Amino acid sequence: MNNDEMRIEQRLKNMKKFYNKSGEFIDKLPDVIPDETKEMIKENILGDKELKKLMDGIDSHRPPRIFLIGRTGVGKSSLINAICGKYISKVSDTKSCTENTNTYLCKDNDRTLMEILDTRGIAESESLDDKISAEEMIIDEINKFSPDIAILMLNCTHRDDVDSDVEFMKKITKTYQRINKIRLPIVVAINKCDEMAPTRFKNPEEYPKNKIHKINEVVQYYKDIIVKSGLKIDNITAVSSLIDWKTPDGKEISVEYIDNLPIYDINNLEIAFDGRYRIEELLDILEEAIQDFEAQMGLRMASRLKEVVNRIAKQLTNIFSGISATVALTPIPTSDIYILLIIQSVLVSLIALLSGREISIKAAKDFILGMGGVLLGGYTFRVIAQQSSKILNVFWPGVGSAVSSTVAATGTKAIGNAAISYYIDDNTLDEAKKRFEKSKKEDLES
Ligand SMILES: Nc1nc2c(ncn2[C@@H]2O[C@H](COP(=O)(O)OP(=O)(O)OP(=O)(O)O)[C@@H](O)[C@H]2O)c(=O)[nH]1
Ligand SMILES: [Mg+2]
Repeated sequence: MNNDEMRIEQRLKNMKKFYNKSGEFIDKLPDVIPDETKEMIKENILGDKELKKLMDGIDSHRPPRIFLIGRTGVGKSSLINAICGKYISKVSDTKSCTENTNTYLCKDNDRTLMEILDTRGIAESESLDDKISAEEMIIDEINKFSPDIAILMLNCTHRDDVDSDVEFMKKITKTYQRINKIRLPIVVAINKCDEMAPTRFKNPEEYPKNKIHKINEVVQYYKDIIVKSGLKIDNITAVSSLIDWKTPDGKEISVEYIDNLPIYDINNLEIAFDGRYRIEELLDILEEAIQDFEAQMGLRMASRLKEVVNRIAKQLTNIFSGISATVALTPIPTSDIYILLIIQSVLVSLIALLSGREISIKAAKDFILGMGGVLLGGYTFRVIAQQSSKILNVFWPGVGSAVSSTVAATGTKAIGNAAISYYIDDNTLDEAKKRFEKSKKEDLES
């Protein structure tokens, strides 16, 4: 395990430890808070299903099994690298290997990120006879592999004849359904978007409108074919897996020579140019489509450290925003701002721990109050509990003492975004404050 990975595992464990102890923290809040209110906060945080699922997933994840199907050269290997944000080595042959399929582990040093079953498109088999027997063999292989998800890869620039692949997928799903009693999740990824005209724009941030328009047209084109074929898919998206790599000493290297490099160089390749387009969206789509929870978490852990952290931080923010909205709807004998402050302190603490920092709940509270005005910095929880309707007005002028669920959700989301800006993106407090204001504004306008 390299340092980064050890750190992320450790950070997640710290986060979970804090989560497990948050009940005790709430119990210890000052007595001005009635017990029933404390119970209510606990129930909302610890009883939140999605949050519990996230925390459970920290201990239980396994590499997802991905069945990749697409023609030679469509970019299957490149997609794996794009998802992991790293040039990933394959370790061949975990189970078996036939002429048509190849099973391997994707490794990042010692850590197995995914298990891949790679098949050539069935259409590439030579004769009809071959095709029939090869087909049966592959279907058999696939079922032995028992994938969590299938990714059908197509090419954005030449419109492949997808009929045979689609027909083949239909056969696979039938057997899969029979054996596993669930539908095989299928996601279609249309690769090499960057090669759509005008081809000189390789940086996704610079894709002009006409390029994006053409890409979307290709998605529609393939989608129509698939819909008419009757193959049930989960989602379809266009992507680019384009990454140019350089060795640790800074020399750019073209992909066909990478495997000839010294092993040290291969393990330490860096990104020279990042042309990835919609890979994050693809990850979201895959995560949503995968039904097995441990595999879902495993997929998430396969991304780059920074991306894992960002995804979890974003999810935490959304979960706590939801909790705040629920709490604001519950009539309670304590002022809302105080309850929100506690919930938000837990959120800020979790985000800080996720960023690899130590944080006290008091520091989290001060961070939140700092967003509303520095003057509030020194207040203790007790003072806040007594004075909270006044304090509330600093955050939300004119709101009074009761907070609507929209305001509660928006405020918590804004706090989460500010904490991400400060703790995870390492911005200054001022920048975090700007992020807080921006998030509030965006949310209230939408
Ligand atoms: N411009 C561009 N090139 C890509 C992209 N994805 C892959 N390529 C290139 O296409 C070629 C084939 O990519 P691979 O990832 O090896 O394709 P594959 O599907 O694994 O091929 P096989 O292993 O032979 O089945 C390589 O030269 C890649 O660099 C992309 O999104 N954009
Ligand atoms: Mg390949």
